[in-house]
Amino acid sequence: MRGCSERSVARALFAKGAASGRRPRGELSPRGIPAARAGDLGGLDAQDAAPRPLTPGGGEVWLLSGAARGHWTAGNPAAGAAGAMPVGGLLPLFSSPAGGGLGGGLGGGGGSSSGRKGSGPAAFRLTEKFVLLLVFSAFITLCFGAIFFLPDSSKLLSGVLFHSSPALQPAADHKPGPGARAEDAAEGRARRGEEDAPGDPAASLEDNLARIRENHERALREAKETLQKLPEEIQRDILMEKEKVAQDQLSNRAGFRRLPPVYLAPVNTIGAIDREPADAAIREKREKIKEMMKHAWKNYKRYAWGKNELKPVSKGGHSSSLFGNIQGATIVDALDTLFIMNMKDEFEEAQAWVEENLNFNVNAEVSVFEVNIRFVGGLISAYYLSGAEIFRKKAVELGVKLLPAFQTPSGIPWALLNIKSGIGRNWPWASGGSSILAEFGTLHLEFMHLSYLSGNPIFADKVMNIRTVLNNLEKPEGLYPNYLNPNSGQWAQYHVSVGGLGDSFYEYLLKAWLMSDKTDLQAKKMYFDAIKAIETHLIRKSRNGLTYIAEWKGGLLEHKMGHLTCFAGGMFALGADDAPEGMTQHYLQLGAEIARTCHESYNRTFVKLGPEAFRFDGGVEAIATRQNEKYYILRPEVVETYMYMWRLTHDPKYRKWAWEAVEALEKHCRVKGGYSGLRDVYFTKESYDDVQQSFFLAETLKYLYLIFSDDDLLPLEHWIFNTEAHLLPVLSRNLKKVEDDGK
Ligand code: DMJ
Repeated sequence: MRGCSERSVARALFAKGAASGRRPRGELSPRGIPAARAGDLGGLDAQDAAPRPLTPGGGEVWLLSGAARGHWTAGNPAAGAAGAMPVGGLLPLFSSPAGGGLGGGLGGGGGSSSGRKGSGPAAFRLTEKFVLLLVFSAFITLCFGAIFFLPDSSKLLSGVLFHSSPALQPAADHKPGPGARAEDAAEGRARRGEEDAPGDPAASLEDNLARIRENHERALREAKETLQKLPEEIQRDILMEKEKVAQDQLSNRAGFRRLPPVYLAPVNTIGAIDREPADAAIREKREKIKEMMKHAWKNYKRYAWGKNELKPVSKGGHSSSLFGNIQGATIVDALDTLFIMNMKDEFEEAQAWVEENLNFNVNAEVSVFEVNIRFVGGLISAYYLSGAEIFRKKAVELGVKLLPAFQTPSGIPWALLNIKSGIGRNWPWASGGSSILAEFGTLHLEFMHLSYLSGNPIFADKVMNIRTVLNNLEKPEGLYPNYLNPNSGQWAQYHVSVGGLGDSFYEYLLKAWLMSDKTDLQAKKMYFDAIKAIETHLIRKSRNGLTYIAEWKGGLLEHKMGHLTCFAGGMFALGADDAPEGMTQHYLQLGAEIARTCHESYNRTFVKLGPEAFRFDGGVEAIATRQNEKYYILRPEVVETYMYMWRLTHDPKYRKWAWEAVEALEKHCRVKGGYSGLRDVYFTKESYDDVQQSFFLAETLKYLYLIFSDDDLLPLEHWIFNTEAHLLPVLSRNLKKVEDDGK
């Protein structure tokens, strides 16, 4: 492009002179141009590159070349000492045999640092000098011209002289896009030879010259337009151009063939339309849960609209650093719950906010995991349910922003990413800067959908690589440690947990198998191998018969189970059907036992909501013993397990337990301004943490609502819940099945 060439030539003219290494970096050159770095010298040593005036008066024109040191004619002594090259250095042909080249004359210096003879100012008279100066000006103009013409000239040569193979020519049916200019169309015609007799070299030459002229004029026009713009406008244009390139990459469907074709059900047809349960008592309970959602939403809207979360007691916005300065976590997290609860007006206002305000062009360091499960997951889910294109577009846009997180030697992504600069890092506390299993292992479902939604396999490639790294690694006792070094691709500390740091990795192995329409055999094998090792090494029974999942630290067990770990009851039950021969009943039973233990952890508190972690040692069972483990932050994992157990067994106790949780939430967590977490579930007087977590709307209320709905609302054979309870349809291989189910 001409504009660029112009700039680079100008840069060369000044930069080479400015980077002598003797001038402090950043100091201005005589023309006010900042000194360039030595790396800008285009092959010249820094010491060769000091600027020299060409005019006798130490004038304004600066010119350097890549000519070798020691070939330069002498200018004035100072300049000679500085090693600068006058213009004659460009034209060795014009130099006098004695070395008294033009440069010497033009430089006007009498000294001879090179020791050459006859190079004094007397060699030319003023008029001669003037004439020569003119000649050089013409020469320089020619050089400029050559730079601008070069690319097209080469095309001209290949077209006219070399008769290159038609296969290498631009496609004959190339059509200018909607934004194409008239000259581009002319270029297309010229390429196709529409207006000229085929094989007429004169006409072809004329065409090519016309094209060169057009290109030249266009480049001039563009350069002129650019020069008239404000720096901010130029920056905005660059950003837009970058985004366009990203979009173009995404719409390049060439690689898409590598993903197996799937049939995605038409929007809204598979169990996403709500029906009233037949039983009046159940209907009433379900209505109550919907009312809870309304209370949570209404207060978020009133006091924290557009912020990430609500402070229900102090009635303001709450922003967690997990989202950087991306805003609106509650809105995006709530979308699909609003949809399935048939809260149309609220869904529409949430959609309008997404359209107008959801902005990922922010300078923000975010948690890749949290942004993925809440924002990407929430948007994808809203897209499949509603069919509104904005959700698909935003999900893909955010997915693209997360891609730089994978730029590590192993491809295991960073935990934290600045989505503007693309710079990633890990949590400093995570075992010497390791990546965390539950974080990088909980991208798979959303990224597979992103590939289908964008038509670009890059997202799938990234998460399949994580899978490969994990599959190939040696596992201690068959277990997956929580920490992995993204540089070495090796495990760090041997700490294994099915709760925090490990949990949703196992969940995503199972759900990858289910979401692939049971074709992802690798995921299935890894899941069943992993839970077998977990059962052998981590699962224990308390003295009074409560089954719990402990944590494993280098071979030693810590007899503690987190609230987060309670999701595993539902996971074991959900996978039971596909368990190895004879194990289905066993895993259903294991799910039921974990559900019971977690229910006990709720039942043994004052508020009937469970603590963050509970222990099975020192004579206690399912009770938190440490003050910093006694809080409850509206987490969903226990009711999540009730939901799966209800769906898979229809044992009424799960509805009973779920209703106990509803009553406890109403009694202890509901405040005028929404719902708050509690600092101590054993304490008789509520102490609020003053946060209404976005997952309360995304997960806790959604799972409760489903427990009191019929099974055909979001049937488990068709919908996979991501770890934030967002809905992802099974990637079905069977068109017929999709059509039948859609009826
Ligand atoms: C949610 O964001 C997700 O369920 C995640 O997998 C774990 N933590 C919270 C809820 O407790």
